[in-house]
Amino acid sequence: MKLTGVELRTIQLPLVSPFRTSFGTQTAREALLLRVVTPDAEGWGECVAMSDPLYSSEYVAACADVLRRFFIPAVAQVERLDANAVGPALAPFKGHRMAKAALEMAVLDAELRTRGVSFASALGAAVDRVPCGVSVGIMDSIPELLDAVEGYLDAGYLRIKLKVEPGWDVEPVRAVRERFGDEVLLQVDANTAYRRSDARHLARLDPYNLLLIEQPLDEEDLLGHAQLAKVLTTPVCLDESIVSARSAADAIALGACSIVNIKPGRVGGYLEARRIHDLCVAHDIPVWCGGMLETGLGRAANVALAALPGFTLPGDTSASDRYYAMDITEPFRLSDGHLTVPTDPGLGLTPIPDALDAVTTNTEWIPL
Ligand code: OSB
Ligand code: MG
Repeated sequence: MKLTGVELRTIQLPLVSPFRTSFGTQTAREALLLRVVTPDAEGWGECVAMSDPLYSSEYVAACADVLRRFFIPAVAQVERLDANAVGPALAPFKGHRMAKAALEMAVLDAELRTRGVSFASALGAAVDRVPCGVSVGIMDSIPELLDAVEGYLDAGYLRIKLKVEPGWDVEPVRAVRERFGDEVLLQVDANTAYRRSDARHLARLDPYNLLLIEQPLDEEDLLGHAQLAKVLTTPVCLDESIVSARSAADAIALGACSIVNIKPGRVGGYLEARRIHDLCVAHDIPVWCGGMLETGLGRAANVALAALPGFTLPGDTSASDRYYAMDITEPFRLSDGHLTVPTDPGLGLTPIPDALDAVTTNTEWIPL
């Protein structure tokens, strides 16, 4: 393939309700989209970085800058460009994995549309639909939380994940168990809000039979997670700490986690995400697909990834209406707690032009 140009587009999508985590409250999703153009096809990429560097060091404006300044020119120089060539072409540049992932996703989409192959079959999907969980934000009160969880269970979600932080952990978990019973698949996500000295406090979650506790400690604290995992009966799952197949291998060897949340953006792309999947399968480590409030584009690719055989736990692959009243693509709808894996070439869907234009705040065309 040869790129004739790349469009960088920033959009702003309102959320159906505020989403509060231990690192902040979001009321809208700003996102950076890429459209790569080749003589034969177009490909779409979605960058999962947020407006502010609170989940990780990356943020939307920095991703746009590093893409236009370094990554797009480097990829434009590649002789015979395909998705496998993107990682090596960008390897000299440190970090910025979400920006790299977005560009690789767009090139992969263009390549697969040209070849007439879906993301799912290219990645190695084994099923045609995936079971879905939902991430439930921190609320102002327990009754409010119970109403939200009830709504999601009524909608058919097969697993509930509660966002937690110091002051909002044992009580909400206890309340959800008491109200909805022991059969509900339940897990928590701390987004690094705790410290090593909180081990005894976190052990108070042990009686509630959680599937896992996600990223309780700092992203760089693998040793702390390994020590915590020895104290807790709740399995430790890592999100922020896993930025590559290498860091996944290290975390597993150290005993820092027994479950991995795979987010393609966080690890530099869908190809590295698949390598982590393969590594975890080889080590008998269950994986599940995380989410970053994706539009239909990223959601389509995540659903394809979640259809790989090692994804044995429901992911944060919620329906579009969990976050957006109006998505930029045809919405993903929950059916029997599952989302259907797209089968058309590439991502299997494209933005609806009017819906996309309605939420676009900036567009930049980079001719190559
Ligand atoms: O830690 O998994 C996380 C959202 C934004 C940033 C980090 C995380 C999340 C979620 C929601 O938990 C995932 C989703 O439903 O898209
Ligand atoms: Mg998480």
